[in-house]
Amino acid sequence: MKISALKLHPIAIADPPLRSSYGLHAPFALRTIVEIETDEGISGVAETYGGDAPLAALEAARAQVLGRDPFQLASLHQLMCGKDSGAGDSTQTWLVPGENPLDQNNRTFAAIEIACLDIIGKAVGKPVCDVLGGRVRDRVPFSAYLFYKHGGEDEYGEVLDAAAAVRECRQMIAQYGFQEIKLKGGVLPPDEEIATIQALRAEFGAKVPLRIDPNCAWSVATSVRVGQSLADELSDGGYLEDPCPGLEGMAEVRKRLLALGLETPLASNVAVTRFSDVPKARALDAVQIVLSDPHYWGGLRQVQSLAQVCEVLGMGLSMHSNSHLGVSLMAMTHVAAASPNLTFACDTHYPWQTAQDEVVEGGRVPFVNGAVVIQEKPGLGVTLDYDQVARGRERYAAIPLRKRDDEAEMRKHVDSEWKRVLPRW
Ligand code: GKR
Ligand code: MG
Repeated sequence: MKISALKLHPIAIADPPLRSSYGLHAPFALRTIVEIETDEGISGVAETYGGDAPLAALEAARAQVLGRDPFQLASLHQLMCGKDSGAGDSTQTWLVPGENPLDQNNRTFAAIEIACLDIIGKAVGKPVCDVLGGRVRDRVPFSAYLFYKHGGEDEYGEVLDAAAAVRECRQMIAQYGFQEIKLKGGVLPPDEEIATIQALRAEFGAKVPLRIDPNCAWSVATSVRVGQSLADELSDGGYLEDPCPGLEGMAEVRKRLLALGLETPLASNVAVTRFSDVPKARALDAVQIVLSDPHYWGGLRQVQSLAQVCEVLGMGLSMHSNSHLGVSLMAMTHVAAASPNLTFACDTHYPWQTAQDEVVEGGRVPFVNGAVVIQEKPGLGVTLDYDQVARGRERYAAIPLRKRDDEAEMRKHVDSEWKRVLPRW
């Protein structure tokens, strides 16, 4: 079997005015839908980051991909990514996820790999999770991913305090059935975010694990203070994610929390984004839970390798997400199903996207009690709805946005002086 065509569909999808330490989400998120065709008539699909840079990187890979056997993924990885030399510092916390130049090749390869795995699944008549070595679970739990936000066209309204966050969470859980909760922090002064987590605990009880992720908005001292204030709330399946910038900072937070007798685990998708970041994170005891993400770790097989590394090093494993549609959701679901030690509910932005923008035939991927259930369909189990892809492409062509810039959005709509300052508190 040979790859005969690579089709790239840049699309724009509606995104609500969500806040984070990066700033404010623009009204549109950018994605790229990748299609690979083969000379045997089987095609595969993937979804990845959008905008000019990811598109140009995929375009540049075209010559490496065409004519290759989609089953030969190890050699394609070698060709496109080479060896992770460990050069550079991943803790460039000013970067929006998906833009770290150090994992650029892995992001490009991932999109190709996922489409090839979809092809392989279809060729052998098996779901991707079974191609990956077989599933250890048929249903993959995701977490309710709460954001502070401004009022927009979505059903959640303005969420800028604890009471509104509880309402947002109630709404999301009623619709999707999530059983773990993540709060995107780094937006309000830390005491207000502490109050939000406490209110969530009071509302949903101790059986629902809680995590908070301020994307490096806090100093070491503030991180320790928040960790101390939320010692109960973030225990038992919860965690403190990227509280402050850099591995050294996180190591210091860990040390001080342990000295206070608090074992609250620290998680990261900012300071650890490549395999070469893991040894240092482990040696410093800076990170106890690594957030995987097939989109930038280099695809589904690399996430499985990461799972193994974490298992051996005694580190936990969770999964990160950015704004995405159903193709990405299914790629995340299949690898999570085939990763035994991925024991935390995965992050997903999916509730923030709308049915109007879904590019998957049949519409939105359903959640059952907070989980996506693996269907007995070959490959990723999704087929593109070409009318919807065309709609996304038209929208992309109609807007000037070509790169996520939450800081610019923040200045445009909320505060003309706003700058991303790390740590802010
Ligand atoms: O969408 O604003 C956002 C998030 O902050 C996202 O960009 C992060 O990558 O979800 C992410 C995270 O866990 O850090
Ligand atoms: Mg995070």
